[in-house]
Amino acid sequence: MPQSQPTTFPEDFLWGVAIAANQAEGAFDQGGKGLSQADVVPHRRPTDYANLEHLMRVDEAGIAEAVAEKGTGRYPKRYGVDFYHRWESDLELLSQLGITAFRTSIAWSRIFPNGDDEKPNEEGLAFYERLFTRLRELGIEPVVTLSHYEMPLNLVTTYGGWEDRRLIGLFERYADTVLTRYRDLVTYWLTFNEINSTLFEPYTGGGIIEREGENTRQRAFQALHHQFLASALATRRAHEVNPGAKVGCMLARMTFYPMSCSPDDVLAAQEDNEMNLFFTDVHVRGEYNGVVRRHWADEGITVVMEPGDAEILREHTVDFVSFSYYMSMVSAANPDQHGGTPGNLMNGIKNPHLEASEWGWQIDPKGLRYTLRDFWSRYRLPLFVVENGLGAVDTVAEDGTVHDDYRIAYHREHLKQAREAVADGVQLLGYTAWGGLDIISFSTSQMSKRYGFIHVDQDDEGNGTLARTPKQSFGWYQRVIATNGAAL
Ligand code: BGP
Repeated sequence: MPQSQPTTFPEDFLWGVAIAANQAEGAFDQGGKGLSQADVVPHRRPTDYANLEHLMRVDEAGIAEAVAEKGTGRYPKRYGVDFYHRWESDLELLSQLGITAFRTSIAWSRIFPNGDDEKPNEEGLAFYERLFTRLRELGIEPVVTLSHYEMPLNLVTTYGGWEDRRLIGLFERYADTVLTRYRDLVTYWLTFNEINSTLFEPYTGGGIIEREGENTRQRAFQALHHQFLASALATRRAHEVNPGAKVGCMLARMTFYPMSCSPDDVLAAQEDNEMNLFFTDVHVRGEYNGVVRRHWADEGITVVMEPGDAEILREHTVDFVSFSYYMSMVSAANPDQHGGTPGNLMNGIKNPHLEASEWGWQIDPKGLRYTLRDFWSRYRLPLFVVENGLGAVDTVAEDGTVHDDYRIAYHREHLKQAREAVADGVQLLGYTAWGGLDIISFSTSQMSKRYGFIHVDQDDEGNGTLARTPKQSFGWYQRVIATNGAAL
């Protein structure tokens, strides 16, 4: 292994934070916004990981129940942290952090409240225009996700989500609208957040309501084919509208290590890695890899493709690869013989060499270096870490501050490994830490799983002043940014 001590990041490295509309904005019924599928998504209970698949089942009754949910210790994401009204002061605070990039998403349901409306909602368009304009004034590069776990609910209830091919056209219209409107404000676009979520959480990623007796994986792969096409067409449009636009795909990267050096475990890990990377393969290479095709054959899955689809995927590939990285995973030929642990999107095998977060997510900074090198040698495309962070229960001390040295340690170790990867020759565009300010957790629908450098006064029942207070990690990240990573 190279021994030299890398000290710096590229000159134009994008230092930032990331949030998503569905977990931060709130105001779910204001500004002409329609109800989105995220506004009614049932929570995931952290104590029930063994039955995750079961918990993510939703039916029409479940949706109604989730809409009615309140005061259950799980605060529905639709109330967010009022970013919709507080974005100006939030951006002021974030600019004091010194960030040069801010990742957020556009809520599709703010632009097309029902998804299939003839005309966009001007109030929604104007909201993001003000937001992106202010970011530019502050010298902060907006990094914008077109769909972050969010789509107009009508597209779920009337069309059945992404399984319906008509969604491609509806998404194209939405994408065209925002790409054109924000042409001069936004350069970096991501199409679908963690596109692999459609396979593991079909409702969240694909708007698919699971039904007894139906093959969910068949439905999810069909939905994914439509999302890949929509992503490719949005990429084409972005480049037409602005030849300087940079479009990336976004994957929840799950780097799998073999449980042992037994060839069976090694092959199991390779299989899992190929099945994780097929999503980026489609975006980067414009084709499905052989491993996923073989899975379809083995499982009796038929993905309906129309003439011309292959060309669309091949001709409109992405400019960079972005991904979330929270943990690494372990594969084994006989997974049942090993202890399990929860993870992001899917559960996994326990790695005896790693510590885990309070939620069981296994912390692995060196895995980030491995992942970056692996991506780079596979694609030779610029990479962007658009989510990384530690979900933790924070306590406000008597001095009014959260002393989150554990969070500092998490980011420091990951950034050190990212810097190593840069020294290894990886082209890394930037790093947007997940959260920035505390928002509602995606998986638990709780405030108490916090990621931010800025504390938000709100509890799991939605009580609190919503006041924003920098944590100890704020000052640390500020110094890191100011020194371009030298003060890690
Ligand atoms: C990713 C999602 C985010 C985010 C993050 C942390 O999977 O893209 O939306 O929430 O994970 O997850 P959680 O909030 O469940 O801890």
